[in-house]
Amino acid sequence: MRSVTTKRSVGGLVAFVIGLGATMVLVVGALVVGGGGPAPFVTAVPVGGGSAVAGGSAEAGGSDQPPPAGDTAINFVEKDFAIAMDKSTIKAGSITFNVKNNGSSPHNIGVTKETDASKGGGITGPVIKNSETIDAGKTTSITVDLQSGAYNIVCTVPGHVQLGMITKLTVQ
Ligand SMILES: [Cu+2]
Repeated sequence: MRSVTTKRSVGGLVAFVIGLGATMVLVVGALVVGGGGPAPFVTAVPVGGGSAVAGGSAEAGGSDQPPPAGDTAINFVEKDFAIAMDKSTIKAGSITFNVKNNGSSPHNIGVTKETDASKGGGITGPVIKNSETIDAGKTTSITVDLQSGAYNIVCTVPGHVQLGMITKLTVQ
């Protein structure tokens, strides 16, 4: 009895896997055939395909530049003494900060609640997450889970916020 049950469930699993495989083949086949085809089906493709391509080219592209930022990433460029970013609003969730130090001094990137840092007062509250400090020309990245709210992106090297290394980030 038990062996029959096992066989059946294994058979079911095999059938499921075969079915899944067949479905994937059909989907892939449809994608290939539909390459230049009607919009409704193709529209869904760039979401996954696009980010995969972006990730691949970033890896292949070397370490000089941060990878292209998608919907869950922000690219920052730091200099003496300012922080530039390619977007100042992003959706809540796991967010990757890609950072390039284009200054001549070592810098890092950190995130605080909006109320925990100001240009005049520096950092006055907890730093939610902080990257390593990187030398001129280097890149680094951190990933942090942020809920919706108002934040400051700062360089936590002492004195750098007061010199201008602070910028606002809105998480929706
Ligand atoms: Cu700095």
